Formats: sequence, structure tokens, C-alpha cells
Amino acid sequence: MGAAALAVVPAARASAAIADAAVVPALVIGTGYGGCVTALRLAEAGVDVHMVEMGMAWDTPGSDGKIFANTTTPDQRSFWLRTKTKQPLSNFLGFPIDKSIPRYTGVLDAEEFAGITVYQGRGVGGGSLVNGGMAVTPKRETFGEILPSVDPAEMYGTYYPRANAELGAALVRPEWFESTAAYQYARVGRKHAQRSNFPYVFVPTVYDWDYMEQEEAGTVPESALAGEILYGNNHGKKSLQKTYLPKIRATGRVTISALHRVVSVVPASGGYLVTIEQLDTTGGVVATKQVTAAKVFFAAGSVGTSKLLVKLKATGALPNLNGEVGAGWGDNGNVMCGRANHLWDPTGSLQSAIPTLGIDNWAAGGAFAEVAPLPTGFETFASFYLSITRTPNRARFTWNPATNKVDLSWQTEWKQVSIAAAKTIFDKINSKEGTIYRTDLFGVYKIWGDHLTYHPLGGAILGRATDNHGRLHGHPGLYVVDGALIPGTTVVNPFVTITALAERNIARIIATDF
Ligand code: FAE
Repeated sequence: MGAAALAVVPAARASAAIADAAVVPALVIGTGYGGCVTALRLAEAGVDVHMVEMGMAWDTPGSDGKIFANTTTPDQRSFWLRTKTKQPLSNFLGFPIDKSIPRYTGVLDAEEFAGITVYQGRGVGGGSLVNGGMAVTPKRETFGEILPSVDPAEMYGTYYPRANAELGAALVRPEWFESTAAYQYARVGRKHAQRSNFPYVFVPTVYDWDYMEQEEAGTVPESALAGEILYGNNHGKKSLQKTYLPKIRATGRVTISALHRVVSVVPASGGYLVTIEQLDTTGGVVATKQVTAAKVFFAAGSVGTSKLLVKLKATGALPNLNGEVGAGWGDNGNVMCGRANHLWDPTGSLQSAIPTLGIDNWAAGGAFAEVAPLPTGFETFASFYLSITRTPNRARFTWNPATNKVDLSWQTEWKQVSIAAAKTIFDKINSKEGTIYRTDLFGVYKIWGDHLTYHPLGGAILGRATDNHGRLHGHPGLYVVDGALIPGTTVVNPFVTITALAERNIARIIATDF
């Protein structure tokens, strides 16, 4: 696919914003994977849909001509309503690298709970705007660990293939991978895995590989090779802005209201009365709208959906939700670390921001580690990894009437299980290579990035808070369609599974509830 075809299509127009007192058949809260699948399939079935998104549309370039900011030079576009960046790698050579920025409705939210910071995308396209694009289908033999109440035959026969096709998941061209300077870091990661006898896998991504090759050739504007990832990719990545959202718009049946945040859903005649706050780019509320929707689909992400449901149950707005609402939340066992390589093992000053190689020690050690980039633009002699690990720890969201906020019971020390699992890979590699862990990336003398997750999952678990297709118990016409359904782990990176599960559930819901 050439550069022209990759232009970002406008995602939402202010004129299309939902009107106060509107009466609509279907309202979707959030525009990430679950929300986009739901809106597309409903619209294709002839249902008019309104999507409500608290983040921005991300369709207009800033003063530098770019929609998104670069990873190495964060600005106001980078973070959701913060006055200082909160970068996942907080330090380099031990020095803090966070900096002041104007408060703005930026694309990456570092949402802080007592024991964990949860990174999430904000804007039309949800997490697809900020994520690494790794499109991983879990091995079939692990599926029972992920969604025990779902028939693997329908997922692997129909819904995983459908999700991967719609998302445009594809593998790197092997000859290019072996030759490009941009994946030297991944080849070094693979070599070290091989020498310690760990299986490695090439991971499909949703980046346009032809485009990345053209970036290296210098014929198109750089994105992955310019280090764009955490704060959005200006080219090349097939985020939802380039896959489901154009199809959604082509139906002519969907409106998308950006900078609109749902704050309440209560039963009403004709369905549910939904209260929506319209925001300005400093986060201020400029209008409040009330809309009646026959059916409401919660697609606000694991954290967003869980927070809404827990609050609405506790405050009596949706009293019949069951006690499973808010329960079963997990971090997909995320933990990060870096290794210090020898000077004869450089990882390269040019690093593609899109990871494409994983070390699979799930069966033996409960860890799947992606060989991640450190796209600083200079040689760091570091190998960097995000591990997904097997962990039994699950937290619960609860309403705190004193603060009017939702708390999460996650404990930082619960990450020790994940660290132990990750060490089954990296202790062995360090011992074989005669290398050590980096201690300067997450603080001063701190090895493990154990304070965060990129992969929040759960809070309204399939078959517990909902039936086996996402219908919330207690309130007919309310559905959960996003990562909140998944009980805390997807064993690998989650968005393909979230997309496939949403495809499965909405097919059934359209067949039986409309
Ligand atoms: P999500 O995509 O989070 O969408 C929810 C949307 O709802 C967001 O746009 C919110 O702004 C919006 N919202 C929330 N509350 C409200 C409200 N009250 N009113 C209106 N709108 C609201 O949900 N996964 C992978 O598989 N591969 C990767 O390589 C990968 N890398 C990642 C890297 C980073 C830095 C991050 C943060 C995540 C990464 N993920 C990756 C995770 C992936 O993006 C995430 O699992 C999905 O985006 C979750 O999809 P959902 O549909 O559940």
C-alpha cells in the first residue's frame, strides 16, 4: 500500500456530534476495538449508531504539520490532562526524563491507581492510536487460560481470522528483517534467546510493512523509523483510523462525537437515559447532554467500562448489576526490563518502533517477552523487553464515596510473581551472555518496570458480570463489548483477542436482540 492510501481519514466532525435530547437506537461508549467492531456490525445490520468518545478526533495536524508528537519529544498532544509527562521509561542513565507540558486532552493516559499506573489510548480509535501494533493470536492450547467459557472452535475457525483480516495483521518480510539496520535490536534479542535455547516467534503487526521498507529507502515520511509509537504514529500503522473506522463511516449510519464523555446511564422509558459531558481541550465541561438510547454498549476499555459500571451500581443508577461488576481485573502480567549488552553487541541507533519478535517461554516459565525497541536515536547497548506473564493476582474496582472516585485494589508487590516469571528468561540469558540487567531505566538502581501495565483486562468478566455474550445481568439492553470482559490475561498481547471476542459476541447479539 502506498503513502497516499495511508492518509488519516477524518474521524469525526464537530457537526456530527450527538444532540441534546436525542433518542437513538444504539449508543456505543468508546471507540477502541470493542466499540468499533460493535458499531460496524450494528450499522451493517441496519441499526443507526452513535459513538461517544471522551478523547479527541485526531484528524487535524498541529502547528508542526503533524497530528501526533514524536516519542522523543513529547508535547501537549502526548498526555491526557497532565502538566508533566509520565513516560513509561522514567529515567535514562538514572536521570529522570519527564518534563512539563501544557494540560491538554492528549492521546496517552497514564491513569494512576494506588498500586499501578494504567496506560491507555484516548481518542477516536482508542488504544489503537498509541499501541505497538503487535497483533498476536494466542496459541490454541492456551485459549482455555484466557476465556474458559468460549468455544475455541468458533474463535479459531471464524472470529480470530475475521479479526486479523479486518485489522490487517501481517508478518515482516523475512529478507528485509534480516538485512535492515532498523531491526538489529530484534536480531540481537533473537540471538540471545537462541543461545539460551528459548523458542522465539515472529509476531504479526498491523504496521504497513511496505511502508516501513519505503521509510528506510527514504521515499516516504518516516514514522516507525522516526521512533513514533507511544504518542501516535503519523504514517504506516494501521490503527482503527485506517481499518474499522473508514468502514464505519462508509455505512452512513454512524455518528462519532469526540470530546464527549459518558458519566451516567440510568433506566428510562424507551431504554436508558445517558448523560454525556462535552469537553474542551483542557478537560473543562462545556455542555451536558442527555440522550435516550434503547441499547447501550460499554466499550470504554477495561478501566473505563469498569469504572462506569462500579459507580453506577454503587450510586443506585443501575442497582440490579450483580456483585461481579468491578471484579477480576488483571494486568496481563506486564513487567518491563532492560539488559546491558557488551560493547561488541550493539542494538543500533536506528530502531523501528514496532516490535516484531517474541521469546516464548510460556509453557515452561509462564512468560512471553516481546523484544521491544528503545528508539532513542543513539546507541544504548541495551536490549529492552516487555514481558507478559502468568500471574494469579486479580484486583477489584470499588466505589469510594469519600473521594467520589473508583479505587483499584492492585498491590505493587503482586508484580513479584511476574518478575519471577520474566527472570526464567532473562536470568538465563544474562548468565549465558555474561551480561547484567540495566538499572537506570525505571529509577535510580531499579531493574524492573513493575509499576505499570499497557494491557488492562477485566472488571466485567464474560459469564460472570454478563452472560456468555456480554449482556449485563440485571439490566436488559446493556452490553459490555471490550477488554473488560476478559478475565485478566490474554497470554499474549490483547487487541486481537478483544477484537475477535467482540466480533463473536455482536454476531450473536444482532441475531437475537434486534
Ligand atoms: P480501548 O482501546 O482502550 O478503547 C476505549 C475507548 O473508550 C478509549 O478511546 C477511551 O478514551 C474511551 N472512553 C473511556 N471512558 C469513556 C467515557 N466515560 N466516555 C466516553 N469514552 C470513554 O478499549 N495491545 C496489543 O495487542 N498489541 C500491542 O502491541 C499493544 N501495545 C500497547 C502499547 C501501549 C502503550 C498501550 C497503552 C496499549 C497497548 N496494547 C497493545 C493494548 C491495547 O491497545 C488495548 O488492549 C486495547 O486498546 C483495548 O481495547 P478496548 O476496546 O478494550
